[in-house]
Amino acid sequence: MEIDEMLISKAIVDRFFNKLLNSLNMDVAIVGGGPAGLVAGYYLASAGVNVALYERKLSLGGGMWGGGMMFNEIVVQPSALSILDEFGIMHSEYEKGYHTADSIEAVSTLTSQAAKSGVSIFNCVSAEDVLMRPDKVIGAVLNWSPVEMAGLHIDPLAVRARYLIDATGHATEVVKVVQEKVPGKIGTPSGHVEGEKSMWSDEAETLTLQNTQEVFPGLFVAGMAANATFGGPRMGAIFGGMLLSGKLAAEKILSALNNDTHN
Ligand code: 48F
Repeated sequence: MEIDEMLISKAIVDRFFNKLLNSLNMDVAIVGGGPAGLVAGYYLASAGVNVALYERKLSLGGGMWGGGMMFNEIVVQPSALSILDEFGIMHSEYEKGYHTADSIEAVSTLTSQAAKSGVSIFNCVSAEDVLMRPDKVIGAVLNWSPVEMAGLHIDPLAVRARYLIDATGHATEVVKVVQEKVPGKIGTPSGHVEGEKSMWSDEAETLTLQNTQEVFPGLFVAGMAANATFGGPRMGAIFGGMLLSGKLAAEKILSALNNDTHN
């Protein structure tokens, strides 16, 4: 049988558009495919929730690939080892309380397991705004990253979601959009993005979990975006907090979805 190029094109277009159409009205939309977003997506999809993840770059994984300063190993503390085990990521103890994993194996496995669990992943897509009604976030406004990079004047498309997660890392892009459009209304002490503080690994890892919460109706923050929103410090190449924050965001949203159903 001769391979027909037209059928290759048709298969790709058909399959992609199905994926896109199934993600126009979701339970959860995640912006950012770093460790926090991937873990949140995995736990949500594993619980049967309809979830899509949008990542600006071609590759998923955010800041995990390069370990610390391109030394491609990461450190994970004991409290997050159960997540590495659940995903099937290899790790070994370096010293008591300090475990390491190969960042390439870690990030590719996180991505693979998130995709296999049922998260619809869209790479090369950037969230540039949110859908708002009038005081609740009800979705994301998306465009192709190459459109953004080329500065082309092309209108975006919107998707609806019952909850949105800002997992955009240090940039905190979704929360910053909300701050710009409805100033002073974010659930931080100042009503604005507090901004990330200088490195303090121990404090940062604890605060990342405390800061993983709904910051505006319909909008949760996870991972480094949670600390940047609430003014927590950065932590460097220790990743337990990112993994635990992704899982906690998923748990909080599952409970919110459950409450919505029963109210
Ligand atoms: O930065 P990133 O890895 O965030 P994270 O999951 O983890 C933080 C750690 O990597 C590290 C750290 C922990 O030790 O401090 O920095 O919180 O992943 C964020 C992803 O979001 C994408 C971005 O390309 C990256 O892959 N992103 C950012 N803004 C947008 C976006 C946007 N507007 N639309 C789509 N993707």
